[in-house]
Amino acid sequence: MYPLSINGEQLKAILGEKLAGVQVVDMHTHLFSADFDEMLLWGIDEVLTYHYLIAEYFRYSPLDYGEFLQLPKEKQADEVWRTLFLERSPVSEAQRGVLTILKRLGLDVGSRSLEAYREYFRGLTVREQIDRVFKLAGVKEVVMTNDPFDPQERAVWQRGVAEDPRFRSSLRIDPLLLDFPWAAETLQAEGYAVTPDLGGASAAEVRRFLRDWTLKINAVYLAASLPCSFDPAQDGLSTRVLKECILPVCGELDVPFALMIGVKRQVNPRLGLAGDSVGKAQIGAVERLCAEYPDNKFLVTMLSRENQHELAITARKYRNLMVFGCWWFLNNPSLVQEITAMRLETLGLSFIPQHSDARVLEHLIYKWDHSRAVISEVLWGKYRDLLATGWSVTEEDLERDLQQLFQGNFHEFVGR
Ligand code: HDL
Ligand code: ZN
Repeated sequence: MYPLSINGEQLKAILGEKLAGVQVVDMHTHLFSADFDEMLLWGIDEVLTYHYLIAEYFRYSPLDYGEFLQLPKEKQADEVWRTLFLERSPVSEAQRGVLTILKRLGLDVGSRSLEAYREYFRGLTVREQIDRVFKLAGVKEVVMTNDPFDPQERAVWQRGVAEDPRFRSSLRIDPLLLDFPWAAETLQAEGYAVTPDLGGASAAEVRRFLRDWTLKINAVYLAASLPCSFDPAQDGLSTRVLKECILPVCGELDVPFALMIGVKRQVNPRLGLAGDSVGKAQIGAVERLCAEYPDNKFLVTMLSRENQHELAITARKYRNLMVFGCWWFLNNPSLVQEITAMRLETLGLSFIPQHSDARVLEHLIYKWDHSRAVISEVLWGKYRDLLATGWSVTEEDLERDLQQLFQGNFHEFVGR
């Protein structure tokens, strides 16, 4: 154990090394373990047809949306590669991400040969690639987004899922809050006596559904992605489901409810998954839930840059609120830098700095490479400020703090 020099140069190198090496818990992804077969997306054609890149592709392409989306995946990837990489420099974060993946997999990025990249993937099994990607990305475990309203997903759980400690589950329940009448039909079909108006014993039956699934999949939290208009102060079915069903079960099972707030779904439906946008949400909704349900735990991330400061300040008021990630449209270096600095300044080390939201297995490589680099830079500044006061910082201090940020805060908050 030795105190690091005041000039901070030692600190920068050691911090960079430790941050590059810390194993992370990625607490929100759309990945699946190998048992989910084709639900786990992987390989270069899936990387190139990520909806972030589709949105950017249509900035340049005059092609009809439907015509493009009906093309075979490989043809879509050809189009994206030509338009976003060969015909112009790939400077966007999602474009750069593709190149980071290729580079870290040891491929010749300079060749610009999509065929050569495809050849590399042809020789792999999914289980080999899972092992390789988790190692390259330094990811200890990911949390899946498990949707009990998806028949394909239900079928996998009915068949049985082999335990893979690298893949933990979360129960994603958007339809219960956003379209209860539709959700009620699914629950009825699954044997829960639920009416579309949440009448009679419906609330108890919804609670039974939530309890059954949380225990069946061993969910570490329940989650929903919510519109910028989300406000539990408003009366209505959504608020009743939240207060009579979701929060009681979360409290009973001691699992957090993860609120991901600020989406404007399908502002351009013809873009499919790429058709969602962002809106400033009401921080009052978060305040009221944390205040009215002090025994419930809330994981919260918000999509609008304009919500970030007030979200951090709200977390200062409620210890049952854990802020996480630079989500979706915020997961760009300039915003990760700004948000992480602000969070360190207002929350110290009591937040979860990042999740990947990976949809394709190889995303873990670029999303964590890029985030580690930015977070390392921001942390260096903060530790350098400490050194400047005469406070000494040891290697053990750095290891302890990084473990807290990238694993401990999540594990302690979910209690597992
Ligand atoms: O609702 C969510 O979980 C979002 O992350 C959406 O899946 C979004 O399409 C996405 O992939 N963002 O990164
Ligand atoms: Zn997501």
